[in-house]
Amino acid sequence: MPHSLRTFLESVDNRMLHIHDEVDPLTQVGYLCSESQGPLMFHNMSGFPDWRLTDILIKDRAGQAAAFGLDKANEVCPYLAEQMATKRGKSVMVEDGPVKEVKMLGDDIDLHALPIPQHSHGDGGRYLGSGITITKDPETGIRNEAIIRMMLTDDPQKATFWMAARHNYAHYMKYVAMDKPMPMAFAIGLHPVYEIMSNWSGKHEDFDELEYGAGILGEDIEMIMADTIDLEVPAHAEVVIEGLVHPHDRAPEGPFGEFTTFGAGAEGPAPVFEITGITHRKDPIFRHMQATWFTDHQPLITLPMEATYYNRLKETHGNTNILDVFVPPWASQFMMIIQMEAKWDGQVRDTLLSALTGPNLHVKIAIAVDEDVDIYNAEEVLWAIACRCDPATMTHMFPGSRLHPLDISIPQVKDDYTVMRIGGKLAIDATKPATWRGAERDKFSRVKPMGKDDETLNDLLSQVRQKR
Ligand SMILES: [Mn+2]
Repeated sequence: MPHSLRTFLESVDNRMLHIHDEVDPLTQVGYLCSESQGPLMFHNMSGFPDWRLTDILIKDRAGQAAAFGLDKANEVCPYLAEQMATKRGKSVMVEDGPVKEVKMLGDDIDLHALPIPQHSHGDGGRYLGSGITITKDPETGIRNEAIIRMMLTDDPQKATFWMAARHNYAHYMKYVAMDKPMPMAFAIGLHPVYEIMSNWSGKHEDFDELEYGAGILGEDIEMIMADTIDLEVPAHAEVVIEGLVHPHDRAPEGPFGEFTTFGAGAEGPAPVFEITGITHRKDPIFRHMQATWFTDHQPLITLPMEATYYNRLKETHGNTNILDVFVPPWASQFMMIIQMEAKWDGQVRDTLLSALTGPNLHVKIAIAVDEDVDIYNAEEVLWAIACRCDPATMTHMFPGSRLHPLDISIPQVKDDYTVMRIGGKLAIDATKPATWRGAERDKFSRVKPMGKDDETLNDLLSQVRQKR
């Protein structure tokens, strides 16, 4: 059976919280999702009796490990890095698929009929934050996928959206130059590996992000022609929204509470999406991605980042011992923590430089720590910064760098279609002296409390560790 949102939900049903109380997706679902520590399914939504809604599927390392079928949190990044380095999938066209079970076409098209929530107070409207956006390069025919935000408007057949200046933006610029509308689709509700890989930012000349995800899942992804535009869409999605982006239409978009936990950042006149068709499954499940602090929103983007950088940083000086890479969801994607073991002086600094100049614009602060620091624990990382770092010689600031457009702490350079920001990047070396400096390195070993290796204490340890 092809991997789908439904096969994934079955696999995590033992952790799922099923909510049968009536909730309003327009006014209540946002906070419930943002507070949830694990997978949620809403079965009873006022105004949307035919729909269910799910979110918070891969918020933390434990959930991500489950998604990839792994046992330990620290296996996630190295595993995905290995998969991404070695696997390439492909897509196959099919004639029929569950996403075509129900169709809204012509005058029946009503985007408002989908249970698309308002995420936060102050948002410009209801926002689709979970749609995998599909476009195609008009010259090469290679598709691109990304997850971008789309704002509902008063017109149920028109929406506005914002895209960073990346691959789909490059497609749009080609259509603008040809003065033609760009076909675009949003696919909602796929297996999370497809969602994760849709956020990958690397170069791809002869495959697309969905095909990359298919390789990691060990399958071919089944695609089907859209009903109203010349574009292929995933046959096993829960919902597909089809439409056209006209070259010169502009309408207000934003504000939208983003992964930064700010509403400001990219709002302004934005391109308009004219919806030409909506298809979905019977008994549809709406996959929401609540876009506030420490939800699925951050790891969906940081997982392929972490794996990409894990592979990239290993290449520093030909071969560097990188143990793990973590972009903490609680730091909103702009901070990268690298766990490594340096052999030589200068290796940590060059690894940090590599982290600050990688394919993603997000990384503003890069921190390197040693093998004995738990990089998923902010208290441990801050201890290492406080006690293993001389700020005079072990921190480095690089001004004049390109940064993420949603980082409002950085000055903005605006063009007609999108936002750019230029500011500083910071490297923090919080590691011990390199391994070849044995005696100096040993001085920075952490002391062990008496009894640390005594296994007869295990039962008492679990008691004293309990929060009281
Ligand atoms: Mn791409």
